[in-house]
Amino acid sequence: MSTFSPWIDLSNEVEEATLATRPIVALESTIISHGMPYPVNVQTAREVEQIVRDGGAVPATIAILNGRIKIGLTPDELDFLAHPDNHEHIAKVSRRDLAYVLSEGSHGATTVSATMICAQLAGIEVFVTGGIGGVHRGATQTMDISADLLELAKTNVAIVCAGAKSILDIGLTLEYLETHGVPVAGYGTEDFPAFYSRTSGYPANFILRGPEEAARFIRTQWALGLEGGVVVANPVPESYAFESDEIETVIGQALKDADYRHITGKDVTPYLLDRVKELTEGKSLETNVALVKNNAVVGSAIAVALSKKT
Ligand code: PSU
Ligand code: MN
Repeated sequence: MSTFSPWIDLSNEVEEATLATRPIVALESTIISHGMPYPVNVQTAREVEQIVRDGGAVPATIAILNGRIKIGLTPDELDFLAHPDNHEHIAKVSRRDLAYVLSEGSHGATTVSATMICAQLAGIEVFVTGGIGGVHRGATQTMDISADLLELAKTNVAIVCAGAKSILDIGLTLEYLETHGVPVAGYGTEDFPAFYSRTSGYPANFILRGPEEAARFIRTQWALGLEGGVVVANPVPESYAFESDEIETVIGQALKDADYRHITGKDVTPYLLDRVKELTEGKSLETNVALVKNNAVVGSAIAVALSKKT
């Protein structure tokens, strides 16, 4: 067993699925505590779990509660993470924060990087989220590069996401992933999607045309002993997508506002998400919810395909 196992608690549902080698899909919790407002966050978290079940897999939402890594949460635990009254006690936990939060016995919502670590410890291969972190615009000055990217370079988990938000420098994000040998697949698309919109103007590395093809590719990556994750970039459904120029204007404004308010470090991404929501009068939140659900459909199909022995 891994060195982390003394800290891990599996929910009953996840434990049974593990023993029966049924497909499991990991879900993160930063999106709940720091990525969406209440009560949309908890409603979405519940609906996403149900989509995974309907897709034939078992959902494992991951968070840290009282210094324990929880793989699979009860409805009460989801509520706790979602409620704004609790947020001052819930840290945003990426790789660097994990050991401290565990050693203090406190609470944390896990980002993509920390969720990947915990998923791998629990033997879960597929992880569904909204968007990955990346290289921030202006990173040549600020060095603001999400820990998600380095995690993708070393932890063997496949992430289904809607690409990277254009609050980031998408070109540099893709360069960084290339340098670290992380494959970036477009799911049914040649173009790397930009979260709120279906295209970024940058190509994905290759196209995967369905869950079986994705599963074959992921198996091959790891059978070769190539360390690291893979990105399966699944564009937001057409009816919820923003036009690139429309969202670009909003993002430009949000970035200026963040700069003016001297927002730095791990507060940058939550601030920008919230500001984009305000500037679009809530429309970006609807898009965010729709794309996560769409990713849950694809992620559970891939997890099911991976679990077949053929
Ligand atoms: N993108 C979203 N919603 C989110 C996040 C990203 O649309 O909630 C979260 C994820 O947990 C991701 C984290 O891992 O933000 C990245 O934060 P940072 O940029 O501080 O590394
Ligand atoms: Mn950062």
